[in-house]
Amino acid sequence: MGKQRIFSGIQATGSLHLGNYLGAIRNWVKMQVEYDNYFCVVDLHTITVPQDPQILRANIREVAGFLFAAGIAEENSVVFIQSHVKAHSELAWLLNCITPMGWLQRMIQFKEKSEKQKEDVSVGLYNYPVLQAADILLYDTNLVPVGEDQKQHVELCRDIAQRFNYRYGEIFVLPDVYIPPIGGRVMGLSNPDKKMSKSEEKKDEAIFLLDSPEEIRLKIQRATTDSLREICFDDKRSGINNLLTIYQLLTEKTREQIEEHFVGKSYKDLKEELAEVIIGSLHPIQERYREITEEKGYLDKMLNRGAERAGDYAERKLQMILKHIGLR
Ligand code: ATP
Ligand code: LTN
Repeated sequence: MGKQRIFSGIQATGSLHLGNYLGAIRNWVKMQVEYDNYFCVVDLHTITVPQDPQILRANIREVAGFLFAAGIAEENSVVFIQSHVKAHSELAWLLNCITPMGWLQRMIQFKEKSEKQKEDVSVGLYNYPVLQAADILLYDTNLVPVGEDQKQHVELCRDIAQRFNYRYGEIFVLPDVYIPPIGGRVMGLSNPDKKMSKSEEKKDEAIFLLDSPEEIRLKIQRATTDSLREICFDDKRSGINNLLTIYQLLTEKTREQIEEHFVGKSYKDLKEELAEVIIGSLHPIQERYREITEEKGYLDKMLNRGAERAGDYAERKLQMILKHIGLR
């Protein structure tokens, strides 16, 4: 039996943050040996909201560079840019033609994002989950590791695949979603009732993967907590719970060990210790990122190879789909 296949995507909307790392990228790194993997910088998804061309170009490279810096390796994984493989857009159109409008109207992320933009909202943003389904289905994906916010989109992808298979024959593999048991939803620092997000205006909300030690210390020091004293995991105390969860994810200690460690200590102690843990965890990734971006031509070489490998697979799959529909 061959390995099961993983596909996941990440947008180039801005600098990556600790939520992206703990909810997604770190798991991709851990899981990659066991699976056959495709990791994609989804630049076509990124332009569903307005982007400055120069900044976008830089962000795409930054995100791709981070995937390699975090430990995604060519031996196990194909890393590529979505718009470099034309089959994604083409399959998205084919899937558009069998996806009921009503299914898209239920998507929570669209409702949230379109509320911010009002009537300026693009057809692309509405259509976003169909392109995501195309990404996943082109590679006969078995498993999609993502943060919790993406669960509904992967379920929609399954529904689209099922509908297509019913109409045209068994063409698509039905993918499962994988959400990490802890870290699937890292919360914001100043507003711990909302997920940590890179599109959020307030910069203090997120720890970015390139933040300096000073920035990390300051952001953690300012993070919202509460007026209680006891340091323990408690869903109802979202601020302190979030800080402890980040600590747990990075130290890989149990909740009991952590609570015991902080008995008799203050929030200030927790924050100081947490900041150092984050700084220590990000340091090797930041170093590797600098090496990658300083080596001229390295990233382009890796991404060209990725696009070629992904393109070969996707193009074959697309030809087969076109035949089943009656377009070839
Ligand atoms: P953002 O909301 O931060 O602008 P996004 O969720 O729209 O970003 P991506 O950057 O493409 O989009 O997300 C990449 C991966 O990171 C996805 O799997 C997503 O589920 C995950 N992710 C994003 N934010 C968090 C978070 N706060 N906690 C855990 N996982 C997250
Ligand atoms: N919608 C996702 C990004 C994304 C994705 C995918 C994730 C695009 N295509 C395919 C998994 C599989 C997001 O906003 N994080």
